[in-house]
Amino acid sequence: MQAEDMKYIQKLKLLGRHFPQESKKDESIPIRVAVTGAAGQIGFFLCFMIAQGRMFGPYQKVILHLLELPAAEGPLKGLVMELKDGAFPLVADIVPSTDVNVAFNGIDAAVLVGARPRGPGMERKDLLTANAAIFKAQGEALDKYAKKSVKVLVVGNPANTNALIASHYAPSLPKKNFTALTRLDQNRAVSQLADKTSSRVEDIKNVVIWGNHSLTQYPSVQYGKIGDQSIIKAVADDKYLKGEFIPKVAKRGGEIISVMKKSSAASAANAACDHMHDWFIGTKQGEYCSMGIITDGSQYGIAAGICYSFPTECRNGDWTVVKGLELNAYDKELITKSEKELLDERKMALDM
Ligand code: NAX
Repeated sequence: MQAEDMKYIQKLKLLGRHFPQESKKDESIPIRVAVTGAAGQIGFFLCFMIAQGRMFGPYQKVILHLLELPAAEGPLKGLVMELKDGAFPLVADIVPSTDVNVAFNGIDAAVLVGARPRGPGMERKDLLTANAAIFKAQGEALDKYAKKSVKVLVVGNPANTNALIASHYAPSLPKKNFTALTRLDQNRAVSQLADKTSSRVEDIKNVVIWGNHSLTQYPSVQYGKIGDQSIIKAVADDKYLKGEFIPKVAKRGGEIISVMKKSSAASAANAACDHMHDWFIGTKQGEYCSMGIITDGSQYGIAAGICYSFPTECRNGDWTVVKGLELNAYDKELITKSEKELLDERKMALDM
């Protein structure tokens, strides 16, 4: 690697991005990445971030497989035109489609963003059912057309249960290939703590989200540090950590809607990049990231067969749940509450 390249990588590290010293991969072979709901709010930001190297690194070529509903064919065409007008050197090709079987053909990665939003008068059960149909069809298409090594991130809500459904309908793909986004919640928690303690976000480590991407999530600071000090000591305000902090993180999406009159988009796309970046490239030594993964019953007493967010570490393209973290009675109460909600969601979705 050239000295100039090393300098660039050092600078990227300052931005909080982690790159291995020397990539063993041939980055000129493009990664085929599908984005569903590509012309929606999050999808639009996401496509540009991927094109700029934010997801797979500054040298990795990509082929963008962009899926939209037939009703959004116009915006999809416009997105492709804009991407072309970006003249991004990393974008080797673009495959736009309204056919899921075409969009998922031969892909290495998929970010499933497109989902049915909650409409007026729609109950949670109706939302789960409507989305179960979408993620069933997408799971089946992944099973048939994607590479067997495909890494799937579900963003569309209810993200955890949608990931479970997609995996359920893709029996030939390993369950470990399906994950759900809780990194936005982690990033929100880090940012809240940085404000509270007047620290820099890059000095805050190992804040993790347990459970569901919903109001029952548990953003835990138990193992986290700010610099060399534990977060609990640095904040020195147990009432804040157990009172204001948790709902502030969990309700941040709603707060944004109330201010902006639309939901978070750029920060969600950014978090999707963080999630895939860590999964493909690896987490820094000793640092955890939050990922919704499909449980097998061996992780912290959480029931098997739900998509639950844990502290994870990523190496060589695989994630592992961090082992041996101590859980006190307070932690256990909160992680079980979110587990119960996910078990209920699974029942509702699979009963459809
Ligand atoms: P938009 O409504 O702006 O975009 C969704 C796009 O998906 C639309 O263009 C629509 O045509 C397309 N679409 C719908 N069904 C599709 C299907 N079956 N196949 C392909 N495309 C399809 O929503 P946006 O703001 O982008 O949000 C997308 C999803 O992300 C929502 O479900 C939202 O709730 C969820 N979020 C999840 C977050 C997380 O942290 N897990 C945070 C942000 C966001 O709220």
